[in-house]
Amino acid sequence: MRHFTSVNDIPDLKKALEVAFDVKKNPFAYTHLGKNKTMVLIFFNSSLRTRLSTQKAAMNLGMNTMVLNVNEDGWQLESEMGVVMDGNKPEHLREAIPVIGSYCDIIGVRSFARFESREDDYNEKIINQFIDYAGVPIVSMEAATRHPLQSFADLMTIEELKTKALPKVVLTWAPHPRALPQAVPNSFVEWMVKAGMELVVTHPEGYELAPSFMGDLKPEYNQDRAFEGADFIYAKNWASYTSYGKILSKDMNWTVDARKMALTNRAKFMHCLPVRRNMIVTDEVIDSSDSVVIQEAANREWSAMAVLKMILEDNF
Ligand code: AN0
Ligand code: CP
Repeated sequence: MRHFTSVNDIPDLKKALEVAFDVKKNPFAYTHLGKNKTMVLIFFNSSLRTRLSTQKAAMNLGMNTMVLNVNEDGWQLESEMGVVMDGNKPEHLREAIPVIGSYCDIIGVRSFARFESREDDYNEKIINQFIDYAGVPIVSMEAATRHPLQSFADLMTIEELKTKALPKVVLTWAPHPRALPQAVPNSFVEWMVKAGMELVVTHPEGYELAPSFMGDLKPEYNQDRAFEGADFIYAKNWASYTSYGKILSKDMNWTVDARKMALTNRAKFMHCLPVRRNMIVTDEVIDSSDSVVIQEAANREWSAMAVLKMILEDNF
């Protein structure tokens, strides 16, 4: 594997899971792999988990790490080609990317959907420029349409907790005051389908995910029906794809609460975090013993470490 931007970059998902569970058991067995290698983590958006878990994963592998928060520390970077740069962005990605690449061996990039153009977001305009111009492997730390390190940790968590070979996994939309990207739900669908899980996606009308991610899956518009017999409830808000970037509903009837959890097969509650309590999920549910959000976040260290290990082994 050279770059990691989606589940499709992983040649063998079962083997990748084995790598993740191995590094979780033996975090310091591979410090030689990253010796004298440097990873730059570049953030165009805020982060708590991704920043810390990916940096920790790189350090576990013996790598040096440098973090650049573009919006606070760096020059504002222009991403459009052919523009007259007379605005507030003094540097172009076209120079910045190869310069960053010249200082390191792997680059992690976080760059959310901008909601200015669905076409630009779904063509992954920013992370693809990194792939084209950096000259080193690129790891997505959440791009416009996917958050694969998150989905990998989600899959690990489900594998650790499932009590049957093919559990029923439900991805449910839930209300949120601001417009959020589709990256987490898109990626979650992609990974669950690839892992062969029984997946049900439920959301209000107008929140259909992109056909390129849903494939043959049809949404269940009745949230109660979707929850029936579920083994895992994965909650997430996202803005509309069809009315791109719009908030069509803040209906609090979609908040995950104890009544809905009672319809499930004593399901585990999952969320990628950060989560808005009593919008997405009630205190009662997230504070219950069925909530696995901390285990899920902790697995981010091991999903990142597995990905970095595979890249180091294949490229250096
Ligand atoms: C981001 C999102 O929904 O994509 C990051 C989640 C990992 N969430 C927020 O911006 C609140
Ligand atoms: N889940 C996740 O990616 O969290 P951060 O945005 O804090 O990195």
